Amino acid sequence: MSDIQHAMELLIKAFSKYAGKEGDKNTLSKAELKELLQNELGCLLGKASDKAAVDHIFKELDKNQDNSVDFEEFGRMVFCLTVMCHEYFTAKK
Ligand SMILES: [Ca+2]
Repeated sequence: MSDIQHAMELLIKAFSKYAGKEGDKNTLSKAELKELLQNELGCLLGKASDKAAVDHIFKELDKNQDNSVDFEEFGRMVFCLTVMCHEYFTAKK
């Protein structure tokens, strides 16, 4: 499997792992998003664990405002973070 295919599989698995914790297993509730951010992206987002930050991120992600984050909305966040990381690493050279 190529690196990109592997990365896609891992993203889908990570999403399912958290989305499946409570309620609808195809979407992330705010609590599930918080856990995902803390466990998986803590090193990138740092203080994302404080409540105001989680509220803000959740609101930003929930584009269709149905009070849950689906895979498409989650994917958008991962993509934005990836672009930011890419800019960071290319600027460092
Ligand atoms: Ca949503």
